[in-house]
Amino acid sequence: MSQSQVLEKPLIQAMSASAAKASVSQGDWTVAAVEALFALPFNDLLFRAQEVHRAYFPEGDVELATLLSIKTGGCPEDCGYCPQAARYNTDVKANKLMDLEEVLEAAKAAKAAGSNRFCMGAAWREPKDRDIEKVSAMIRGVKALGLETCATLGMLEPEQAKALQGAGLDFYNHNLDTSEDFYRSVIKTRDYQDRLDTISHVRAAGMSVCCGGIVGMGESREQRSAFIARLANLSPYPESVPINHLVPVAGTPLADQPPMDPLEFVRTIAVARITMPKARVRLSAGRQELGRAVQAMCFQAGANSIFYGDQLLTTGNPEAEEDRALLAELGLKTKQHMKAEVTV
Ligand code: SAM
Ligand code: DTB
Ligand code: SF4
Repeated sequence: MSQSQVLEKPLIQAMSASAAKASVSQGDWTVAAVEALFALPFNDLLFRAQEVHRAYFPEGDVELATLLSIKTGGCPEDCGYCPQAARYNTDVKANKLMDLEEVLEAAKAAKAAGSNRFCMGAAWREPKDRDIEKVSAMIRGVKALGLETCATLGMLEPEQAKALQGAGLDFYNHNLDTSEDFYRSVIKTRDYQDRLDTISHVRAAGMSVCCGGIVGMGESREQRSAFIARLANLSPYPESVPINHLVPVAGTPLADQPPMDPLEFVRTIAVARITMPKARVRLSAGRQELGRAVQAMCFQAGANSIFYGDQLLTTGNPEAEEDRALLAELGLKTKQHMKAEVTV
């Protein structure tokens, strides 16, 4: 499928759903083509995104992923958005790696609340080999509970990726975060290429990739387009695409960043859906600030995953009960409910 086809006619008319599924596993998206999607009239963009979403996810279910910060704060990196960077004066206190039992208790609670996936996050630049051993025990325990496993531990060496895969890790989260040219104004302690390398080590080890980024950091629409094009052109593109809305945290360099236009956020979700049709596009950080109406538009635009639970890593998230109510009101089933064949 060429990008011009996406722009010129509705996808459903252009091809059957099965042909569509077969044809797009990797992209050749130019920044200009992605920008052209962003520039569509709002309703046309949402219509296209809905067509793609319905063709690829006929069930329309929403995946629920719960986060746990297994090692909080004290990070040596300088990511300008992050409250866990040791160099910024934020309210986050540095803690040691959590105990296995504590992690498993949190995973059990996530499962009981209806989560599908449990994602363990650590504020590391990269894990040490002894960390990999400890996290591997956590992965084995979480997996044994019947949850999908995900971890985000910073940069990985190929052998570390293999060890995590061997322990049963389904997904590894490592974000490109933004476009290559905007990246330097946000992070200086590691390169864009370092991130691409870790993603390829995760792929080579046979795990699924969870990779997205943050919008609302002051990037231009062109830079947002370049970021989405970069994700969509990964070969193959990520199975999970978390789109975080910047949570400005006091003490970080981005603390005073003005909020992004919510309709531009909805557009970003729609463009991610169109360019990465088979991916789970996740509404990630910043949902508390979006409110119900904007989130409802994001689901229309093709979002089909959320971080679920009262806490992200160090910042807040909508209460689980509030999310269940929102999904029920919108008539959206969750992945776990689909399995159990019951409605919310
Ligand atoms: N330390 C690891 C790393 O950076 O790869 C894993 C944890 S890190 C907190 C995971 C992701 O959280 C970042 O790549 C970024 O996209 C997101 N994130 C961190 N702080 C955020 C904020 N204030 N607002 C939105 N997203 C944020
Ligand atoms: C991702 O893209 N977003 C999550 C997860 N991957 C690890 C983290 C969001 C963190 C928001 C800031 C905080 O709570 O510390
Ligand atoms: Fe450290 Fe990750 Fe935060 Fe960057 S985003 S400062 S690597 S915890």
